[in-house]
Amino acid sequence: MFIIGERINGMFKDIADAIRARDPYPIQKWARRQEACGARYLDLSIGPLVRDQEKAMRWLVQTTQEVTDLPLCLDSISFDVIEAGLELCKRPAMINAVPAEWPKMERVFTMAKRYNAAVIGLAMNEQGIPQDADTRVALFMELVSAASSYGIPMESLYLDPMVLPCNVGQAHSPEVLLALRQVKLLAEPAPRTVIGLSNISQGAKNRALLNKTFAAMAIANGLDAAIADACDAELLETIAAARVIMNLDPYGDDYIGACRKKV
Ligand code: THG
Repeated sequence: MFIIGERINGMFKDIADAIRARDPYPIQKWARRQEACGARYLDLSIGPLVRDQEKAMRWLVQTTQEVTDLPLCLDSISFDVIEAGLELCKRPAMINAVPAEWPKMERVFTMAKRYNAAVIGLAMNEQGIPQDADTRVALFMELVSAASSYGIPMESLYLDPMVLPCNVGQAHSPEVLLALRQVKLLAEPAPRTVIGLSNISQGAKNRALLNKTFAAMAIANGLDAAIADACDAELLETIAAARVIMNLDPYGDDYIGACRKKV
């Protein structure tokens, strides 16, 4: 399981301010910091508050790539904004994200082929986010079938069951875990899975406890990647522990490495 660093997101005030002022310092600080903590991708999101989103995304991609070689996960509801960023990515990127809807899937899978990008497919459509696992999985099947028809390999398709805050959508979280588990039965080879981990704790107390507990539960259900706080030390320890318990770290090297970091 790997982490896509969540921190370069206009949802955070320091990042929104930096994007508006075109101040590279906070962006590059968080790019370096998340890489040092072990992030494998960096999520880049402008957030809704900045105008001229395409121009802002171009600046954000260039500013980030000045200090890191990590691949980028371009996060926007606008495919034009994502494409503006993709044109500048030095390494194959991840497109975040596409719902199970036409013609959006056509646009995104065509773009993914052209730029050799991976794609996050969301368990949502015109009707919104389903509550139960089975409807989520039905949407995943549509994404798998559409991606295959555009020649996207399953290792480049990341299915996201859409995590909601557990204090608002209590009934969703167990369904998210059930949906994750079923992804591995959808195709051979199986598509991958991803979640926005910190969504689970938005607006709740002791967010770190909810985040790390949900991470362990999701790993037990086949999670491959999480957009998450890459620098939360206890989260990283919990992930290492969950991976060794799930036999995903058979010699325990990563677990022992995580224990050493602690002392
Ligand atoms: N799936 C996919 N992409 C996603 C999400 C997802 N991208 C965005 C989000 N969800 C994942 N990233 C974050 C980043 C930050 C927070 C949550 C998820 C967060 N932010 C603070 C808050 O809202 O309380 C910001 C406030 C602050 O601290 O300044 O929690 O699910 N594919």
